[in-house]
Amino acid sequence: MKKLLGSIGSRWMMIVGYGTLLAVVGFFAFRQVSPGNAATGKTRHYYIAADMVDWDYAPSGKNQITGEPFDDAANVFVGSAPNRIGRVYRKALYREYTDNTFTALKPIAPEWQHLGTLGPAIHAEVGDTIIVDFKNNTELPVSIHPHGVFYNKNAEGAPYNDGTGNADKGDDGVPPGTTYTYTWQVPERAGPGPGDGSSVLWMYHSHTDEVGDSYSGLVGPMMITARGKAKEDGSPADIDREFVTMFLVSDENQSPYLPENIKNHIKAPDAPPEGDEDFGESNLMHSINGYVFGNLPGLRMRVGERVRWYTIGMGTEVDLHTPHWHGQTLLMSGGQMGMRTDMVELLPGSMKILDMTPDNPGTWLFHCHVNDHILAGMLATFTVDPQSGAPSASAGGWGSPAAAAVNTTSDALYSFYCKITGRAHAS
Ligand SMILES: [Cu+2]
Repeated sequence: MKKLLGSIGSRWMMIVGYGTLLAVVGFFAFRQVSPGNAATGKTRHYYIAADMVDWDYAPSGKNQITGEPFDDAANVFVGSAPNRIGRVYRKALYREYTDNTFTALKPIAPEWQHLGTLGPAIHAEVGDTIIVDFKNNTELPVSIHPHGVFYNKNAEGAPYNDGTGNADKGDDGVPPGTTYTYTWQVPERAGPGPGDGSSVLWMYHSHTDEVGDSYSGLVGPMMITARGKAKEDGSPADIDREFVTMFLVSDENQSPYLPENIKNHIKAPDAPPEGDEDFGESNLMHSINGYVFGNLPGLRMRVGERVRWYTIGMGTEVDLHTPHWHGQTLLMSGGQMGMRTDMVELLPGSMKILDMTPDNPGTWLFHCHVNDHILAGMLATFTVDPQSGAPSASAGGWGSPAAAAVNTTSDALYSFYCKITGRAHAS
């Protein structure tokens, strides 16, 4: 009897024991994981939609580097012809709204006009939580996949065979016309490392059809500032101006909207033969933030400002880019630990940060240093105004208040352009 009771007792203990173990395992298996040191700061809410936009890669209608109309070389990419799409393509772009009704676009501040096709700048400080209410206004399922920040499986924004169930799949590809809320935490490991400045860059992009979605335009920047070093809006307190530039040969042949673009711009008798190489070439837009041939607006600053440049490379094998700034030098991320330079190497998916304190006023070339990309229009300008007072009279840059005065510098720019491209100076 005693033996039997003992046996029942030990079995009962085993059941209780296994039960407890299962409960503990279950708790760890099914709870949402969160990093230990996050969620102590602010919650930053963004309302971002993927919208269909007819995007003009050269809205000024001319080559702003030469100050001249597009020549034959430029017209390979931007020219209109019966069997060419031209310079306006239907794209899917991330755009910021004022609230979760997604009825009013949030106005883009002048200092962020330069983002072009890039989505809104998401800012946060280490310790914060980022919530993105996302609406898909496009015709295909898309997502937001963030780099760097801490996300659970229900906020990764990428479909693949990861063993997760339906509860963790809603983020993978948000169906057209629906919304999804992504929550990301910002632990120490999402912020600056020992060799970084006060903030780091991560990108976010759609990862439902990773290749097609990035060519359709669904990419944006996210800047994370070190704990205690952020302004109210999450941007770094020790920086006066931030610029984000993405260098990408935007292959519109691989955009899911290619058929639509052909249908909208090319009438049946003029349809290019399938596999037409010249047609394929005409759709390779060698762009910086979706602009070619100097059409990128808004890169404007003053002498002595603390300027941080965040650079992104995307694309494929042809996308080895070497952004080069004229007239100034920069320090690679890391301040005193950084390297002094005036150019940086970018490969697809890479993000690099450089700090500049401009000391040389004027309008300056900012271009990819790869020869083929120079010829294809991967060029922009930035303008440095004097430390105080009125903007420099010679300061140009398409879209700037002083754009009318750009011709005082465009001759010099054109001469230089002819020199670097080996072209005859058509004066
Ligand atoms: Cu390049």
